[in-house]
Amino acid sequence: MIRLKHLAAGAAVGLLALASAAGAGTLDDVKARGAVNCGVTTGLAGFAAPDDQGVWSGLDVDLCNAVAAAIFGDIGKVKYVPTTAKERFTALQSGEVDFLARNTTITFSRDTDLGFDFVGVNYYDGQGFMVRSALGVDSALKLGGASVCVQTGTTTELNLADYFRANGMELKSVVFEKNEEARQAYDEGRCDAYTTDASGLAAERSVLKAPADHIILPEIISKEPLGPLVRHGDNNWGDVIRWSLNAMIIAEEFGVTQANVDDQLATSQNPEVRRLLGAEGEMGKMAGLPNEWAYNIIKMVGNYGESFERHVGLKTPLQLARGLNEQWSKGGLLYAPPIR
Ligand SMILES: N[C@@H](CCC(=O)N[C@@H](CS)C(=O)NCC(=O)O)C(=O)O
Repeated sequence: MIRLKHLAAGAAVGLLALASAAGAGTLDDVKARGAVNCGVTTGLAGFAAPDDQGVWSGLDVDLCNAVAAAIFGDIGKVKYVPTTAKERFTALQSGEVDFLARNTTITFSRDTDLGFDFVGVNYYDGQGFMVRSALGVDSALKLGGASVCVQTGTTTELNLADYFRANGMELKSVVFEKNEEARQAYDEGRCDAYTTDASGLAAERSVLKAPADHIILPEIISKEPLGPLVRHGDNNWGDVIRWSLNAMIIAEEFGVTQANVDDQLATSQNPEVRRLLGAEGEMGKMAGLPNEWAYNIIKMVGNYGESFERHVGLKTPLQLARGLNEQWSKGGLLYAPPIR
């Protein structure tokens, strides 16, 4: 395989376009390599972070693992590639990673100009602010003149400028390339406020020196639908990622869990569950996957709700409620198309 990652991003994109025109698909590359290269953050509690042993886990990591389960039936076959907000798009364009599972907001320009395909949403979010309680501020609209720590290469940085301008407030943004630096600077009192996606605020607050000394302000200033993305031009590969996520969402909808999946496979009379788990039909083949692709995802990773509760839910340090990330049938936005 041509090593693309050392080439300039623009040239690499051109070569990739040629490669896919010639028929080489990412799924074949991944199968031949024996592992999927999954672009994650450099570390964000609950979403993607390594433990003391270097073992990665989180809601985004589960998506990497789900794809490996679907293709290989083995969640060990993932290489997690840490990327900062700024680096992530070059990593995907150059072929260094096969997809990004990394709190990336779907936007028009990323979809069109940068040449990516967003294949789903694994966390519906919006941008917020965190301050020290001692600052005595209870609304983002009272942040005029405040210094705000923010990470570059993000929608966060752009929304921040928009919000302050729209509300006629003076902004002193303090910009960092790494989220760890931004968080530390805020923790050391170098900024009055810290801003990112609300899920990121919960994640970062959980690792501050004294989490209880900080509050998250009530305003949510943007829509941040976060989800996995692939390069333009390889629809089959996009399908694999899209349906790996959908399988987790559908499994939750139908009550298929890591614990009961074998039982469901053996006894479920629900036609959609039977198709999902490969008891009926040959759905996997249509996507170039084994027939037990979704069974393996549920068995090895769990359904969406299980993944959510395990990593970011109310019983974790992040304490995030399901909110918009609840199933459509329970008032949320998760609505996966049928397996048929
Ligand atoms: N959703 C926003 C922000 C995503 C983002 O990168 N947020 C930061 C702050 S929470 C982050 O995850 N950084 C982790 C890193 O750079 O490793 C975007 O897509 O631009």
